[in-house]
Amino acid sequence: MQRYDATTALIVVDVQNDFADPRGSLAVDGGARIVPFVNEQVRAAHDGGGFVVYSQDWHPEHTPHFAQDGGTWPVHCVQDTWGAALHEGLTVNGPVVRKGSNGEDGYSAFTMREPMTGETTPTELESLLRDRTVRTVVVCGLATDYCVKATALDAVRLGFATSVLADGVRSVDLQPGDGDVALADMEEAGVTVVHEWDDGRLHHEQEL
Ligand code: VGL
Ligand code: ZN
Repeated sequence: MQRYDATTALIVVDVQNDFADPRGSLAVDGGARIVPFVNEQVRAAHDGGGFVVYSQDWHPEHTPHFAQDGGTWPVHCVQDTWGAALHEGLTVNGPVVRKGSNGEDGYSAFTMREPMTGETTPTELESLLRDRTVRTVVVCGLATDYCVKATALDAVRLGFATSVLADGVRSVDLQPGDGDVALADMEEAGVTVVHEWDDGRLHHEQEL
């Protein structure tokens, strides 16, 4: 079975220093350990003629997304800082979609949310995929319980056949177990959560 083909896109979510590096301000446990796996996927996707696209959390210095400004999170992924840069070990070979640039706080790579009004606006991700007639998306990256989940749920909502690679994600786990709950929520919504990775092949119930 060819996993990646011309109608398949790999979406690499927010593999940025603030999440992936232990020195990052919102470091996700084990975040850097997904990088070799993700790089394998990037290569496999390109080998199969597929498309690879990256997302990048890209916040201004002040945004209601941050606790200091009334939101939830420590300051992270501030535009043009080390923390916002994609992890140096990551193979970047495809367009990068930025989200949050104007202070929006949506988590999905597809949509941004105006924190005050709740209004959502699309990023360019969907049109990048439609332009290439992508029908299937494979999601990996950080973090399982926030941006990976929101991205996968949007992908299903938009009609893409959607898989998440369990070996290619890690969770923030504000509460212990949040990552597992997020994976279960995604499955419930129609996402295929792929657990087995063996010799370059994924095994799962459903054809991608
Ligand atoms: C994320 C929390 C805040 C993520 C982004 O990429 O999952 N999490 N901003
Ligand atoms: Zn953020």
